[in-house]
Amino acid sequence: MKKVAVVTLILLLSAGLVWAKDYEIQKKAGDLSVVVKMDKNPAVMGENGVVVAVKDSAGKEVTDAGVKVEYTMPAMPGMPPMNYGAVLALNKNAYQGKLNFSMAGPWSIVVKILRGGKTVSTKFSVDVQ
Ligand SMILES: [Cu+2]
Repeated sequence: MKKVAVVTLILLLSAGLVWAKDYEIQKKAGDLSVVVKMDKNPAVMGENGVVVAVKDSAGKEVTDAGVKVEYTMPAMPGMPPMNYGAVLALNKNAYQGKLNFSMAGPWSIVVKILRGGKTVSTKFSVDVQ
């Protein structure tokens, strides 16, 4: 193989490994950028570790915010709506906590960031296996 081909292959392989390791999603909340990582991919019933990294518009890590994750599943036949919340704790410049999904299926997740008396939020959904 030519060297270029080998390098390309290695890049593809390592990108694949990173993808498979953690669930990761990048979002905007107001003028903050938010990266959410979950330690299970796909997310599973029971405990899933979550880490939220927040940066301001200048790209500086935000460590003076309050971060909460709300996760909900709308009502289904035979099941009332389910709403949970987790307050994350700052650890090494990111906010960490655990989400505990009580059933498989689609969950809506809202990340709320309180800073300087103002709350911004962003939402996404995960399919719990
Ligand atoms: Cu349900």
